[in-house]
Formats: sequence, C-alpha cells, structure tokens
Amino acid sequence: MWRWLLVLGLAVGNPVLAQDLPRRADPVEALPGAGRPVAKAVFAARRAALLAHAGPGVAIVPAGSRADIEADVRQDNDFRQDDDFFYLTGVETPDAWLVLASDGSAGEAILLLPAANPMMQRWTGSQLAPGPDAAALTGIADVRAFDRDSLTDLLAARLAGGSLYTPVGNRRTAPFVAAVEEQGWPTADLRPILDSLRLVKDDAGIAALRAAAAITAAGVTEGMRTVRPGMFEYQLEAVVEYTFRDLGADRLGFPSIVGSGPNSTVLHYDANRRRMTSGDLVVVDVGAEYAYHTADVTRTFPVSGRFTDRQRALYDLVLATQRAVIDGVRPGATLADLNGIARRYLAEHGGDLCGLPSEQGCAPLMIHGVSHWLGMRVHDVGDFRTPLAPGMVLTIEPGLYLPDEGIGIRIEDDVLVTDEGADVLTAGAVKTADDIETLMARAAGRADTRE
Ligand SMILES: [Mn+2]
Repeated sequence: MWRWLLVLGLAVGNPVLAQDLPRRADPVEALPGAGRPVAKAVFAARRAALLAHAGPGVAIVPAGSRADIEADVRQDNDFRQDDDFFYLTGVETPDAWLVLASDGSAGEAILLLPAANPMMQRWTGSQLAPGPDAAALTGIADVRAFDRDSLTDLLAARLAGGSLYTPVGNRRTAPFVAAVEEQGWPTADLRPILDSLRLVKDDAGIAALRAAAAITAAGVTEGMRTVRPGMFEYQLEAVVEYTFRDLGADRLGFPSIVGSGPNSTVLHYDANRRRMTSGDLVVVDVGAEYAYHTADVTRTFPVSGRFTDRQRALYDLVLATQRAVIDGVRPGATLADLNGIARRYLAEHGGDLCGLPSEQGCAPLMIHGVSHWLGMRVHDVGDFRTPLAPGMVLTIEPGLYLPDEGIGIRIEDDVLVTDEGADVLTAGAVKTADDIETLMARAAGRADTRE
C-alpha cells in the first residue's frame, strides 16, 4: 500500500520521502512496549547532559504506571511510558525508576526495575526484569530490583551534601521528597532542566519526529484521496488512522479532529460524527506518534474535490499567511514574533474578504496562536518565550474561522529550526489548492473506473 502512496506523491505536490518513513523491524522480544532496540549512546548522552546541568545530589525519575482498565475506562491495556523517563532511558517498563547521582564531578546512573512477575507477564507481555539482560539491552550497567526501601536507602547513601532533584508535579516522587525533607536535606525541581533539554531536539528526537511527520503526511493525503460527499467524518478519521498504523505509528499523539462544514470552525471538535456533504470544507487536524514523538498536521480540503471561489480565496490567504510565518522562522525569532507576522499578514492582505473594517483585514478571525512547541507531547514542554534555536521544533498553523458561513480553514505544518531558517518536516502532505484538487480528481477518476 505505501509503495502506491509514494508513486502518487511524486506526481502531485511534495512527495512523502521514503527515507523519512520508519524502517519496519521485528521487535526485541525482551523489551516491553514497541520493542525497538534502545539506542544506548543517545540515552547515555541525555543522562550526561542532565547531570551536567544539575548540581551535586541525586535526581530520581519515575516511570509511568499501568492504567487501571476499569477505573480509567481504557479499552485495552495500552501503556504509555512517562515522557521524562523515556527521554532518559528509552525503556517502556512500568513502575521503574531512574536514579542519577552526581558528586559534582563524576555521575552514575542506576536503573531500578520491578522484580519479574511471571503471572503479570501472562496478561500484559514482556516486562524487562532486573538482571544482566536488562543491563545489556538498556546500556545502564547498574540495574537493580526496585522496592521502596531500597530506593530510600539508595538516596540516603548518595545524597550526602547534595540536593534531591525530582520532576515537580510527578506524584510518584512525593513520598521520597517528603522523606528527604524530613531529614532536613534540600530538594530541587528537575523540571526546568528536563524541559530545556527536551526543547532542543537531538538527532534521535529529530529522526523520530521526521518519521511521525512522514506518517502523518501520508495519512492526511490518503484522507484527501478517499473523502466523498455522504461519508461520515468518522469514516474519514478511520482512513487517516488506518494509514498511520499501517505505516508503523505506535498510537495517536492526540484525538483526531475531523470537522466538516460548521464543525470546521470548532477548534478541538473530535466527535467526528457528522455526515459530510458536497460544498463542505473539512478540517483534518491529526498526529501520528512514533517512538514517543508526535506530529501535528492540519489540512483543509473540499469534500467534493473542488473549492468554491470563496473557499479558495480564503484558503489562499491562510496559505500565504503560513508561508510568511515559515519565512520568519530563524534562530533568534520568538513565537510572539511569529504571531505578529501572521496577524500583520492577515490584516494587510485580508482586504474586505472577511467583511471587517479594512484596517483589520481578516486578522480578528484567527482566534488562536500560530505556533506551539512540538516533540514528545503535541503541546510540548519548554518556555514559550525562549528564542528559536537550531534543533527546536514548532508548529506553524494559521487559521480563519467564519461560523456564520460554516467555513473554518487551518493549515498546519511542523517545522524544524535550522541554522538558516526552517525545515518543513511535513512537506509530504499535499497543500496548495491546485495540488489538492488535482490529487482528489485523480483519486475520484480511479474510483469511478472501479465502479
Ligand atoms: Mn497544533
């Protein structure tokens, strides 16, 4: 199926690059989760960077816990690791702990894993228990069995004179923070250090985002090919999400937004239940997650395959605005600068298109910000006032919303900041009005010959 996607991609718009799609590989049996081999050097470098930023003391980073299938109303036992723990270990074992200790010069890493539980493994699969295999698979030489007392003892042994660093807000660390404070030792927040590290992506983070972006672009483009008047929004959602999983995505980065007609003007509409009709625009705002990184792409296209003149005029304005903002992406610029570019462009080029006083153009109809950080989370960590620097990844997503006409238009791409400017990671998703119409006409022609 994806070979077909690539061939068509070459014909229209920007191709989804084959080298950006993840290579298919068999999972490592002993590793829980996706079972991708841990890139040991990558995670060791991240731990070293964290230790270099923290003062003497001990940092503890807990893993996530499994959801309670009944209490949390999950439909399956899908476990997603805590972002910070994964960022520093690449390990998907629940209820583990990472301990990073530093005496000011040398640092050490200790991985605490829950003891093997053969009965649990019968229910939820491989677990990665303490032992030599775990050390070999994770690249952390010191792997021990976790229990609460052993962690408490470890902290007492390593803290001497330093601070206990924890990601504040993570409730799993609360008992240990309380115990340490009871002893009169200082505690500190690991969050600002972790967030600033995660804000600037390393090569592995960028590779994961490229894969998520390529998959998401392919899914959105497949949606354009498939949509027809009379389809329900959830059927279009299904095509997009099918393509994500088919291309190797681990899960969704966030619930898919598929809003047609009046729903296109509702920013976070995700009920996706309306029957689409000819004349509607549909906003598809989706993200595949790959290796704990998510893309975030929006395309807006006509359900019939043809924009009306009015829809096209508004669409072209949003697209031109997006281009102006992407041109403004460079080291040193801020998200506030990018918002300013979008609002100025919509004001100066909107004319009377939006029926507002001419000095406003269409600017007041963009009711959200134009950018947010992107990474392990769709709205990723990091101070939004930080000036752009190479390695940061952000979305560029201008939009216009005219509820009275049932027209909402948003165009969103994911952009990597480079030394010179911007690298658009999601260029594989067809975008100009002409390219969208051409793609949809070809797909409709092929469907007709099948019927
Ligand atoms: Mn977004």
